[in-house]
Amino acid sequence: MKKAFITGIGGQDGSYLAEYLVELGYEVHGIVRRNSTPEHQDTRIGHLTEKIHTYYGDLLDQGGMERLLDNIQPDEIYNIGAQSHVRISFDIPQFTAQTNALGVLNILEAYRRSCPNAKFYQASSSEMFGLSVDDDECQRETTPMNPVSPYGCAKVFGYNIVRNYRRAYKLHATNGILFNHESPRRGSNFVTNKVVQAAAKIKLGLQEKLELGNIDSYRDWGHSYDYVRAMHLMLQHRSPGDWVVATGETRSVREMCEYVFGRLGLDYKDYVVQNPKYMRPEELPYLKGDSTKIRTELGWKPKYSFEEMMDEMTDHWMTIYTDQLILEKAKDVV
Ligand code: F7E
Repeated sequence: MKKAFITGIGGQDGSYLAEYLVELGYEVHGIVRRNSTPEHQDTRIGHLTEKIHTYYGDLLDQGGMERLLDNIQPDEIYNIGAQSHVRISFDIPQFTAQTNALGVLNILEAYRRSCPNAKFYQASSSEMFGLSVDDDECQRETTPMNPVSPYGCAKVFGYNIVRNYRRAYKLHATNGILFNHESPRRGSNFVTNKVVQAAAKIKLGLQEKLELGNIDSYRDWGHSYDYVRAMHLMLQHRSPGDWVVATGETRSVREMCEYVFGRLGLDYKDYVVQNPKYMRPEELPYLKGDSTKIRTELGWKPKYSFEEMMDEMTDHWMTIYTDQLILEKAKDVV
């Protein structure tokens, strides 16, 4: 039985990855950060409690990482833990750099010293490309990195230190350069889930307006489940490398709103208002990934279309809010 160790196991990607690896027969271990409200720690992995092993841990605690890796001796390490919100990285730039840059170095060191024969996955990000776009309007493995946020800058360090450790210490250390990926488990302050939740509430009469930031930026949105399959595939390859994971389709936030509200029979223009609070000091305007390398070398391709993913998210929240409404009404009757 193979053993996997996942940082960020309680997040969107960590939870899908844990589920996927359990299905494949892995023994799955992962760390969650201590939270003053413990009930919030396993909202995405509560259903896996009996099937996985979780520990308190933090990427900033290198000694702790080393002890865990020493004891567990995993075959595969997935470093998915991070401060993952780009706008919030402008509010807490130093914490973001510590976690997303030095945190990578901490776990790499623990890996090198405790279990150097394991394979290592680093969650690198399309945010690293920033303002760079190739002549054909895509970003790919060879596109220069020109990040425009503390988050992107920190991720560039993580990416480079993984490549450095790969060469210097002959480690199977790999970067997945993932474009945006979403699901019903996405945090509610990322734009897709924010839009879907608001549209569902508006449809049910529970909310009147939706406040957004810049709705003219473009993103290449895929499904988290498809992207965790890509992470696992990368670590099955005989040699480590860097792979872009993307759908190759891009849409503006405006177009995404149009689709989600439209599916519920609403016109987004009647409800969406802009609030400068949600604007970024510097914005990444355009992302469209070329994932030819992983498609040809590893045979990966996404199963979800954009529409299927947004429909799944919309149906998920419509069901939850409808059930809540029914419960509220039942209370009135009683
Ligand atoms: O923003 C715009 C916002 O926060 C998408 C992370 O997973 O993907 C994600 O980063 C776009 C941006 O994701 C609101 O300005 C407008 O242009 O959903 P997001 P992100 O910043 O692209 C990359 C690949 C990662 O690695 C990150 O970890 O939507 N936008 N109005 C808004 N965004 C938010 N969050 N909230 C708004 O109200």
